Amino acid sequence: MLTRRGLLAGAGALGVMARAGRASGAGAALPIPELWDARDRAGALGLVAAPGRHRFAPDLPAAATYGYSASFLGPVLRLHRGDAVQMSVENRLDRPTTAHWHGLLVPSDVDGGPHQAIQPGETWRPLLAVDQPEATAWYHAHPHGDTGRQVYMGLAGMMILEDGTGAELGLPHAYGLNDLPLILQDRLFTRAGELEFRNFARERILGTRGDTLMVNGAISPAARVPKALVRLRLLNGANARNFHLSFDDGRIFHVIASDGGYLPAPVPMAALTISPGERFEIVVDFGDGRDAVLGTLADPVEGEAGAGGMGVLSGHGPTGIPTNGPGPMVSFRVDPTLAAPPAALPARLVPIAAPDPTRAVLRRKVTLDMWPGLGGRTGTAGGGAGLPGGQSSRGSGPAMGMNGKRYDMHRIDFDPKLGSSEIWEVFPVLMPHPFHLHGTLFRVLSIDGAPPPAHLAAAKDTVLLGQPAELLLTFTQPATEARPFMVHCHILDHEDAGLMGQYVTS
Ligand SMILES: [Cu+2]
Repeated sequence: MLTRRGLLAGAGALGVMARAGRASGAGAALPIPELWDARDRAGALGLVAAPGRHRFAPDLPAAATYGYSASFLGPVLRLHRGDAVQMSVENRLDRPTTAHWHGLLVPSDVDGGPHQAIQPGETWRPLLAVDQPEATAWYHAHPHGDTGRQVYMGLAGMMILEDGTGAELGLPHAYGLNDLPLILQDRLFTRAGELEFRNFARERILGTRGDTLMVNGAISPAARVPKALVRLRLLNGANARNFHLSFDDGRIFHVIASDGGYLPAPVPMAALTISPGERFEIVVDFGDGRDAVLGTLADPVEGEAGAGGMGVLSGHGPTGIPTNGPGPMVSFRVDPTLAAPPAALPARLVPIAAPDPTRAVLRRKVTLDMWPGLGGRTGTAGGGAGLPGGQSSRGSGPAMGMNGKRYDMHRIDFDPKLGSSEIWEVFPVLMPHPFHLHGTLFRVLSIDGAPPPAHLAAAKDTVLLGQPAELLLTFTQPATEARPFMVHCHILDHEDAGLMGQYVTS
């Protein structure tokens, strides 16, 4: 649990930043991304990926960024089950990008992976048929070898998939009032106030991590909330770091959903870890009228090598503030004059059948490999000097792969049968990796031989694995050799360094 001392240390870090001529940021209003509901827009949503300039705090100069129809990040897209939504993504960047719908169950030809590059000046127009349970998903750039930098610069946004379940259950549902999107990230800044994308060998091993915590593109913001139940849609949009979340007063909150939708019942927790790519929805009770701060503990990198190995790689940012350090993320100020529609936290949410491992027709072993000392060429399109975000992928770096092989766009690694289920035994090497698959939702059967904790016991598409795990996957979406689905570590710098594979369904 986050201690008050931890939060104070974080607040002190913000003070140091202010003295260094950087941001204090504390107290800026939490930005709420625009909500684009497909039904309010005749079933068509048009995003523009473009460079911009964005202020991460009122006292910081505007920094060069990327965004989707925004200076940083993008609108929250609300899609409804049963609808076909005509998406379009225009690329106004000076290099190829893609837009991947992370968490959507759609065929691979509209998935937006690395095989679907949108060239500068071009517009991609996928039709998304939405047919899956209500959930919080997201979208982000996924171009071959440049994903880490493009997401770091801002190419990400949240998606809300709806089928009416939450409204029926009486859960908080007024967007921006008692239903808040929280996109959690960390960044480094240069002395001039620009985003600094450090991606040297050390970052390629640990992932690109920052000394500055932000939510919805704002440093240490404050949200006004009603004196009532409030639902928070948490998305870890960081390149690499895990957030270990809790409130400064230790209050209990309830996890109601993860990546693929609702849990069978709310799970009371005081501390929650969320890894890159994961989502959790929580309900927090502000009915007591007390303000609270949601913060994170430090995220030291631990692994098989222990403190003497990977541990020595944990470093400090250029300001001397620890990268991966603890700190406040977002404050909640209760405003009794804010009227929210009545909401409840039901004792039961959505029944889920226990996963049935006997359905699996195949067992596969998948290792998530890191060879830190090997070096070699890393991502092929990893940017470089002169690009927004600064230096990246210079020279050699660590090599990574899956089952002993680095990512190859022209090699198919897995070929499950469409409609079948398989058990994948996943073995993380050297450090915890958030394991993610496109085109499927899975159930966690075991982690280190034990059943998963209650909040991980529903449909997921991303799970942090520090120990071997068994996942039950069901492949419902068609994927072709021309446009295979990706399987990868969601530490974006690992993905760019080769920790990714491809599958087709046959
Ligand atoms: Cu990884």
